[in-house]
Amino acid sequence: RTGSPDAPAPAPDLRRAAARVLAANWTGASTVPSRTLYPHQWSWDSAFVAIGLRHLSAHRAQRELESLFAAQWADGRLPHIVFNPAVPADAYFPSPDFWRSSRAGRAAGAPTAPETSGIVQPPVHALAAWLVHGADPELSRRTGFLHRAYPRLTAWHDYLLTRRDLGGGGLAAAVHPWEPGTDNSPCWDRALARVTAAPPDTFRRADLDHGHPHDRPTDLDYGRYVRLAGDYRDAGYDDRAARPAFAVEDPCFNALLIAGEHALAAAARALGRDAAPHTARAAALTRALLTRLWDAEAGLFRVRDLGPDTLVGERAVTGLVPLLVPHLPPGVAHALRRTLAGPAFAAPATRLVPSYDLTGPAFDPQRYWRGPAWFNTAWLIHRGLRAHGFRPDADRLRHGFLAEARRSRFAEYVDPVTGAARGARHFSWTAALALDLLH
Ligand code: 9YW
Repeated sequence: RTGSPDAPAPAPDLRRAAARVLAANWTGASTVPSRTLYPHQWSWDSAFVAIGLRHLSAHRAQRELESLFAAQWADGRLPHIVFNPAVPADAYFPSPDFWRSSRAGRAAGAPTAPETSGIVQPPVHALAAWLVHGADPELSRRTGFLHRAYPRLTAWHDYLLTRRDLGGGGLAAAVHPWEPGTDNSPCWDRALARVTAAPPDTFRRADLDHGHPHDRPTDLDYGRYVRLAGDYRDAGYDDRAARPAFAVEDPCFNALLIAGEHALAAAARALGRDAAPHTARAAALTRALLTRLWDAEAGLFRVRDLGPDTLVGERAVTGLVPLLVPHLPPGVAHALRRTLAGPAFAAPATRLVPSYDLTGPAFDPQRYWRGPAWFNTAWLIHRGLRAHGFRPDADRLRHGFLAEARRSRFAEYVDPVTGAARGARHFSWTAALALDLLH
């Protein structure tokens, strides 16, 4: 490691470098997460990117979100990938001819164009839209941005709260490990063990053309991802007909839905509409999150596996992200803060938050969501620490974020213990969220 861990990153340089990453990854209408590994538009990546982009150009940040909204399905879902037809089909797997959204998703309301995936990602979009509006409210009024975004976002949340309440307890369920955005987290191991993997010779992993096999999910994981996505597609992406072999309630996903409902309440007020339905939903979701996923003894939220309908024993960063939920009982916020500072999640060298329990049996410092520290979850937790008044903790995390983002050349993720950069470099959300923390 070079440099003093406490030296703040020189802001103007870092800002310029982050802006260059976002310029290089901009396609004209949206931003790819990474030119090499992820050459299309990803749903929650775009929301994080818009949050950073608003500091460079509120107009471009609006476009980022609106290109995603243009691919929304009639049932309200925002797809996790919007495919760029100009990119060769073999650049990313699963490609459009696997998902076949315009045909297989017709009954669920997939658009005829563009082609998209049929699953979703965490709902960061309402929060992003509200922040983008706030960056230049006058521009937003002139372009009608918030006015157009509001019904889109309401339909998106309606989809999650009705079609995806598979557990019947008032939370949204994920039906694929790609949906919570944390693909190979140990939290999914038990539920995935019930899934028969698609044979490895039935698909080709494009990710290994660009990513190191040790940094990426295993072939067995991929076989299971392919099976689950294929089964969902074959059920027409119809949540009433599909009998998903994998269904989980994820704390981070649902916390973002709550934050999103608070953002929609603010948006409704700005548009002269009734905010009460959103505040009521946020309150009901918060109650459900606490009742269904809070583990007081462990001091963090757990994933609920809807197969056996029990909580999963693994401790992961998803269980800490709900710190961003407003109006948490003070005891819960304090317990989350203590867990963050404790042996399972404190990584003094990087000051970032590992994706999985440092002391847990499945910890692997380099394999994707099984240990590495990610910048988007750090940003979300930073927001939570600030909202709950834990200022010194928030500042420490912010300094760690900026130092590691700079040192790693905006890596996709880093080893939480050594800070070694992993995955893609010049990764869009790392650059975008660094920009946000510099403002
Ligand atoms: C995939 C694009 C996505 C992120 C996810 C991350 C990974 C793999 O990359 O997913 O093929 O979709 O886990 O959170 O949105 O950056």
